[in-house]
Amino acid sequence: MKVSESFSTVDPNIQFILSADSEHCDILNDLFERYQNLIRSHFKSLVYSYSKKYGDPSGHVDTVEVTVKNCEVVPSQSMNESYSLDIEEGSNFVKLNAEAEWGVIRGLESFAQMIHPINYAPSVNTTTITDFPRFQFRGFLIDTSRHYLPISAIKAHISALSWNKFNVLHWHIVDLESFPYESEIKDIIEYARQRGIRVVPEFDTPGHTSSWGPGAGPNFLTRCYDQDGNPDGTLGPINPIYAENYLLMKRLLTEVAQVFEDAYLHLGGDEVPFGCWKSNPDITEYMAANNMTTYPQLEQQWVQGMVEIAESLKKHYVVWEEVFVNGVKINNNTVVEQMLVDLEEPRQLNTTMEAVTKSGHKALLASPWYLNYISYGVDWQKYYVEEPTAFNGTEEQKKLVMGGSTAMWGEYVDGTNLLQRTWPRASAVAERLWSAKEVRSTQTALPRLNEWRCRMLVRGLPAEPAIANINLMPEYGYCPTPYD
Ligand code: CP6
Repeated sequence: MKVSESFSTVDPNIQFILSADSEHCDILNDLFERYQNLIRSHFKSLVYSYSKKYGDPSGHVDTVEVTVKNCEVVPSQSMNESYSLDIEEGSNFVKLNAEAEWGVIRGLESFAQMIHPINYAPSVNTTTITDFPRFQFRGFLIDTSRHYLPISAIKAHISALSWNKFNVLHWHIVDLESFPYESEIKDIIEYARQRGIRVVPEFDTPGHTSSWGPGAGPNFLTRCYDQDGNPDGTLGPINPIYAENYLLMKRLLTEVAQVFEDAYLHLGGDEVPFGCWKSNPDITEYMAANNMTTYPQLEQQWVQGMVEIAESLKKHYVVWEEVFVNGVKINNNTVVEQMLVDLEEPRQLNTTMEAVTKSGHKALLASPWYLNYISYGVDWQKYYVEEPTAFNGTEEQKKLVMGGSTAMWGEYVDGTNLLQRTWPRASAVAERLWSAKEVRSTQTALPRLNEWRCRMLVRGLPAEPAIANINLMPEYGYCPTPYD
């Protein structure tokens, strides 16, 4: 990025047009309309108390001319999000060039964020930008199983993901508490597509599945036994010894694969409790008959079945770290998502990333970015300085790091606090996953984060304060909120 002191004022009725040699991608009309409104909201509420004072503007910008080379239509692991933005001195035209429509989304967002008050008028500095993401997978996990998340909150969240240049919604859709898989999902996927966000659904098995039980039939979940060898009335993980359970999963995932068009499925596989399997005499008999001596072997048989289903559906797949840690044999193209929280052994997660990539698997970093942990005090710096490639390994290994996912696990989160608890904390992760590795000073990030939180508020997102009090940033001034 090159920024100079000269600047232009910005017209409140700024127009977005496609150049003569641009492709016309289907999402662009709605995108332009949204950004006209967003920019207008910035005009109404820009924080003039921190207005800079320079000389006279060199021009007045009233048009953004967009050129897109190629419409990709559906966001994917190989989606091209690069763009260049050119704000020339004295010109009323801003030029935005992108390889695909995703770069237009990212570029318009950058442009909207660059508008700031100079001499009390909304303005942009003369600037040229060439931009692209460092990591191709920049995810956010939402959890709709523990508490209901209203569609309006999910959509507001997806909008915010897009503003923050995330590109994957990892939807932990079902778990042991509930199974809220319904057809209005299509509407959410389309909403996300228009914002350059993929939706990767997780159907976590064989653990975390109690909610499936009554609907899935009498032999689906494992019956647990007491010490005297009698059924104790409780149910455990999915019972992996019955062929019909694999068939049920095949029918379900076949439908899921059509509903969610993304090339990836998340197959879960975390926290499988072995106690219930151990207690069940049918499972003991089955293992003996099949020469199995350990429970990870049984887990492997199940995961293998899920992987085969995913492959038959021509899907790529992600599994949680524990599948790997338990020694379950998985194909080389399986993506392993790091997940274990290391309270006892600090930085265990670096070892995991090292081991996963050493075995040739692609890796995603997750647990250092669990936003469901909250505390009294500022925690974004901790997320900001986290580095997905900070482990011992070769260049080849580092290349296997696809990026990462931040998460808001849902045990204490519903429609009342999803957005407030997430933003702007997740913005720190967003910048880590997009920007160059060297961009890691919390000191220079602080004013930007503070300003960005205020901008998100102005756009209607109830983002919580980023700093303890205004005296820490007196030059910025007061950020008016809709809650004042
Ligand atoms: N649900 C599922 C969860 C968690 C996991 N899997 C979880 C556990 C501890 C923390 C965060 C999330 N709630 N299905 C583990 C990935 Cl701190």
